[in-house]
Amino acid sequence: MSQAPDYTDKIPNNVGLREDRRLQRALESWQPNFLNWWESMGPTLPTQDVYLRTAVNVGREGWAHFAHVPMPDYRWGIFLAEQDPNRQIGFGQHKGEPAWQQIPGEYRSDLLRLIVIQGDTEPASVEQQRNLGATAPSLYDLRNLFQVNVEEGRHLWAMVYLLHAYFGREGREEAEELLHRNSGSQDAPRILGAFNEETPDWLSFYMFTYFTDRDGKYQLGTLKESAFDPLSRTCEFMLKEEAHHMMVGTTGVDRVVERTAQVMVENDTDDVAARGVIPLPVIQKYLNFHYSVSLDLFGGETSTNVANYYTAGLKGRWSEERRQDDHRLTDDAMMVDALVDAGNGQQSITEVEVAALTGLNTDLRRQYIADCRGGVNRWNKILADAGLAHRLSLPHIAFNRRVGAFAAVTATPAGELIPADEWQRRQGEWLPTDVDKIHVRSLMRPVHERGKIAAWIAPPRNGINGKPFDYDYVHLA
Ligand code: BYC
Repeated sequence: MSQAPDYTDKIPNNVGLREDRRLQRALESWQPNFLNWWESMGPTLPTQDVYLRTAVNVGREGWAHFAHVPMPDYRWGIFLAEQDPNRQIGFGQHKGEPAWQQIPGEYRSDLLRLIVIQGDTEPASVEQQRNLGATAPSLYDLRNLFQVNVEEGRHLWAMVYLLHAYFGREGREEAEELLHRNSGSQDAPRILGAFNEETPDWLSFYMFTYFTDRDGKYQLGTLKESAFDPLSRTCEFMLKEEAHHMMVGTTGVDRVVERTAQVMVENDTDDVAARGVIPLPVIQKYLNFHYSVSLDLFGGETSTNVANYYTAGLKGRWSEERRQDDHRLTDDAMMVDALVDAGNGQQSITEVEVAALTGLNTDLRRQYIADCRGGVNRWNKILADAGLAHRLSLPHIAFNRRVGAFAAVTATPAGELIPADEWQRRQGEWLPTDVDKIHVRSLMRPVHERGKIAAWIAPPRNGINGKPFDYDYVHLA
C-alpha cells in the first residue's frame, strides 16, 4: 500500500479533513507555500526552540498545550469552536432562520471580501514584527513575540481553510494572494493601512498589540455573530487566542510606563532620555500614532457596506445578543461623529443623525474606544501610584486620520481643527519624530540572557503558564 503523506496529522484539525480528500489535497498544496512564506517573511532570529502554547483542540481541557517547540516544527492547526446544531441567525433580515452551513449565492462575494480582508491582516502583522526578535528586552518577551506570531499564522490558516472549503477556485486564488501581498510592499501592499506601517521597535510592538490587535478583537467579535456558521465558529476560537495578544500589549505598555516612572521619581526629573528610558511625551506620541491608525481600521463613520453586511447577516454588532432592540434596525437612527459646514468657509466637528444601519462602523468604533480608555486608565494609575502628575490620554477621533470624515481635515490631539500648514509645522509635537524614533531604537539592545531584562522596561508581574520570569522560555540557536 502506498503511503500518502499524512497531512491530517501535519495539519491538526477538528474539521474532519481526513474525510474530505479534495479539501485535504488543496490545503496540502497550500501548506508548502505557507511554510516558504514563513521562512522568508517570518521571524528572522534563529532559535533552537521556544516555549509555545499550541492549540490542540477546542475543548475546555485540551485546547492549549505548552511545550518547548522548534519553530519550524510548530503545527498550525485548523480549529473551529464547537458547533451548536440549533444555532439561529441573531440579526438582520434573516433573523431567526437557521445559521448557514453553506454560503447563499447572493452573499458569496461580500463574504469573500470580508474573509480576505481579515485573512490579509494576519500574515501582515508577522511581516511587520519579523525583526523584533533581534532586540528583545528579555527571553520572556521574545517568547511572547513568537507566540503572537505563530498564532497570527494560525489565524491565516483559519481564513485559508474557509477560502478553500467554501469558495472553490476563487478562494484558492485568494489564498495564494494572501502570501503574495506583503506589508509595506510598493507593488502588492497589504489591504489596510495600519498593516503597511513598520513595527521597528518594542514600544511599537506593545502599542500595536494593544491598539491594533484590539481592533482585531472587535472585528472578530462582529464576525463571530455571522450567519455563516463556519466563519462564526472560526472567529470564536480565534478570539480565545487573541486574549493573549491583548495581555502582551496591555502589560507591555504597563511595564514601559512603570520603568519610566521609576526613573523619573528616582532622579526627580522629567528629562529621562539620557537615563536610558523612554520619556512620557514620547510614549504619548507612540500612543497617538497607533491609536489613530487603528481607528482607520473601522472604515467610514457611515457606510453602506456595513449596512448591507448587517442586513444580510454577514457581520453583526459587538455583543449582539445583549443589545436591547429588534436586531434588525431598519427603523432606527443613531448619532455619528461628523464634520459640518459652520458657515464662513469653516468646518466644525459635531454629531449628526443617520440611519442606524449605516452608522454601524461608528457603533463598533465606540465600543473599541471605550475599551482603549481602560488601558489609558491603567497606565495613569501607574503614574499616580508613583506620585507623578503627568497623565496619558487618547487623542481626539479627528486626529491624524486617513479614512472617514476626518481624513479631510487636520486636527490636534485635543480635536481642534487647524490649517494644513500648521499641522505640517506642529505634527512633531504629537507624532513620533525621527529623533524620538532614533532614541527608542537606540535602547533596543537584545537581552537574551535568562532572568535578565533591558533597563528601559520593568519585568512582568507573572510569567507564562505559571513559570517564573527567569524560566528558559527560549533556547537560541
Ligand atoms: N484601509 O464602507 P467603508 C486584525 C475602504 S485587525 C484601506 O467605510 P467598510 C489583526 C473600504 O474597503 C481586523 N481601505 O468600509 C490585528 C471601502 O472600499 P470600496 C481585521 C479602507 O467596508 C492585529 C471604502 O474604503 N478585520 O484582525 O464599512 C494583528 C469605503 O469604506 C479602509 C477586519 O477588518 C482602510 N483602513 O469597513 C493581526 C474585518 N477602511 O468598497 C490581525 C473585515 C475602509 O469602496 N473587514 N476602506 O472599494 C471589514 O469589516 C470592513 O471591510 C472594514 C471597512 C471594517 C475594513
